[in-house]
Amino acid sequence: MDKKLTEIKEKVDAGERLSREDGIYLFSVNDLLSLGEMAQSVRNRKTGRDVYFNVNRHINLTNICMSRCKFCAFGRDKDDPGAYCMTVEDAVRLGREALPMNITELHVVSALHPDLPFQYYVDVVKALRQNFPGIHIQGFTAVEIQYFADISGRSVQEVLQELKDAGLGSLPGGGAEILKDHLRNITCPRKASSQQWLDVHRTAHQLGLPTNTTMLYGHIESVEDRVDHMLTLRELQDETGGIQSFIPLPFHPENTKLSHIPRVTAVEDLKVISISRLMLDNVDHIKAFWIMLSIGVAQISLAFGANDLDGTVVEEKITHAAGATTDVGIPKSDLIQLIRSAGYTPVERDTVYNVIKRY
Ligand code: V47
Repeated sequence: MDKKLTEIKEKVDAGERLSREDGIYLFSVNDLLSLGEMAQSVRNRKTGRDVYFNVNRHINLTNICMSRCKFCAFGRDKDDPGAYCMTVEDAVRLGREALPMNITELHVVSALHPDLPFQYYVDVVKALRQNFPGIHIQGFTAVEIQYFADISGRSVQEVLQELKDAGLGSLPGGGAEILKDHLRNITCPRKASSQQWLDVHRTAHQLGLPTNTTMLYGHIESVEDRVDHMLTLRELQDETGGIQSFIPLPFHPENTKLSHIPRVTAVEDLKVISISRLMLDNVDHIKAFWIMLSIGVAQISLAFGANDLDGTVVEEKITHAAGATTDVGIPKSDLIQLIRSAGYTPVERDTVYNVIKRY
């Protein structure tokens, strides 16, 4: 280890918070195993040898989107081939089909549909709640919530309260990308700004709705942007404590307007996982989303600071539109086997990290 890395390791061992400069330095480190070892020491302190997983089903209500972000291959215009929009009954049917798998979560994420009223989303949540009273509904990224406020003339607080009253239990972490407006102005100028994204999460926390957070990396951002993104989330977490998890999402370029940018390598994925564990000292769970990371990298990430493997999923559309070659879902038994064969204890959790069963 060089002198700077040794200094950072001493800080990590002492439980001291890492600085922006430390984070940027860590991205220049080629000694991946030392990074992993440091991240692992933090993760072991926080959650020991347990690795969480959840049994969930993703539902993407529509892909018709007015935002059309440059990194996204999922969105469509209304008349495009492949454009779709579910009815409330369609969503309920998908939930019902997943019941035999004993799902505990429905993960409902959509697009910014130009015509659907806010009431449609409230109706979806109400119908899911009525039909599946025991299943947690995690739904709508902060970007969608901001959009619902824009189209309905309500405040973000009113939108969140109405969805909560309808049965919403928590917010997923999508739409964060990189929380810097000079980048958003290039990659996704038509959706919530960094400040708006953060304000939605802050408001959700104030209303008792926990949230996940993400970072889309490997597109036009710099290493400094990644570290600043993590620090922004760390600051919000210091303030509210409402962030449950952080999920680094590697950019998949195929069929996007940024298709000239190659997918980052596995080493970069593991660096991002390790560094997020080290920088986000106040976030308990670093989640490996195997759909985007690949099964292999997701499993190895459990030795680089990740302590959560999401999830059974059943049907993934966003990454697969962008060329992902992973399956669209995975049986629970495979998740258990992946965690166990990596040397960890599989722990099935619900959406808000209550333990359902240790395997
Ligand atoms: O918001 C879009 C990203 C997100 C691409 O909260 C892309 O538990 C890679 O947020 N390549 C949706 N990523 C997925 C997401 C998520 C996934 C799993 C768990 C949770 C959680 C959240 O995917 C979008 C966007 O940031 N995305 N296009 C792409 N081409």
